[in-house]
Amino acid sequence: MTGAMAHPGPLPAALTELDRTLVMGVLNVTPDSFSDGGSWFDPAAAIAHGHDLLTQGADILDVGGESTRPGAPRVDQTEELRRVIPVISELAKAGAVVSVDTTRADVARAAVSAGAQIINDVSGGLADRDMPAVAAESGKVFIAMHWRGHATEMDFREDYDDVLADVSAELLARVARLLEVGVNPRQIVLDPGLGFSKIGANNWPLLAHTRDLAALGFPLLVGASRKRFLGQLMAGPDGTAATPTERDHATAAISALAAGAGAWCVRVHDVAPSAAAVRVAAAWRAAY
Ligand code: PMM
Repeated sequence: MTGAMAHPGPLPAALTELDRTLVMGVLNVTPDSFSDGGSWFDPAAAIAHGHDLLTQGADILDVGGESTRPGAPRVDQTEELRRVIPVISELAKAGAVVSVDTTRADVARAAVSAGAQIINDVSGGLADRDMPAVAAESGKVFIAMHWRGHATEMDFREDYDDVLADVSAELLARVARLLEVGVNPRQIVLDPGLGFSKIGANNWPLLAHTRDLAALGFPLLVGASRKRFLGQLMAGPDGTAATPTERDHATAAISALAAGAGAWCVRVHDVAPSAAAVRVAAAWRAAY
């Protein structure tokens, strides 16, 4: 295959040489994440699950210690560090490419020292005013997601004139701030933040316009996995939303479509089906 996939700069060659969409496996070291809370709260269980995700085909492991489930209370920073650092350190030592899912600058800094190669900030640098500088100093890949407030507030900030235009403009404002403090544009990945301050119907135009979001000029991450809007899509005949794991097939379908539309990476809980989906999309494109 030819090198058509635009990867961010500071990543190991083993990933940047791949001409396909990458798969990021979710590793939530939390007692309360909406889809897998509690399953990997013990560090040994989290590390074992990380290895399992790698075996299933994850290219990146995204380690988070604070739930972003709508309504979730904030976790104390000391507790967040206690949850994520041993897991990041162990998995990075074993050779995994690890990202840290945090909105805190100090947690990002500690995670990078422990071996994380990517900072995944769902607030895009808004929640902690020191985060953009940490991104710049670290030189690591920085994922800036579209965000309008913490989990306790996000469902009250769902007004858009035009969801695609508004999300694009707000993401570019995040980029402007990052560049201002010295982040290299090659470090930046954008993410539309599916489900964050977005009611069900607002997620679909963002997915349908994956190609336009990727055309903003930065690699694009798509995180649809097990989100509420898929629970609605896959609701039973009585209208009951599908459970988080019942949303995995729809998630894999989105991985295939997002990869076909030029997403750089998909962030998923159930890795194997999306690992297949991104390979199908790459083979499909290569044969064109
Ligand atoms: N979604 C969640 C957490 N972190 N990070 C990025 N970049 N994009 C996302 O869409 C995203 C994220 C929420 O899902 P989870 O609680 O199951 O991890």
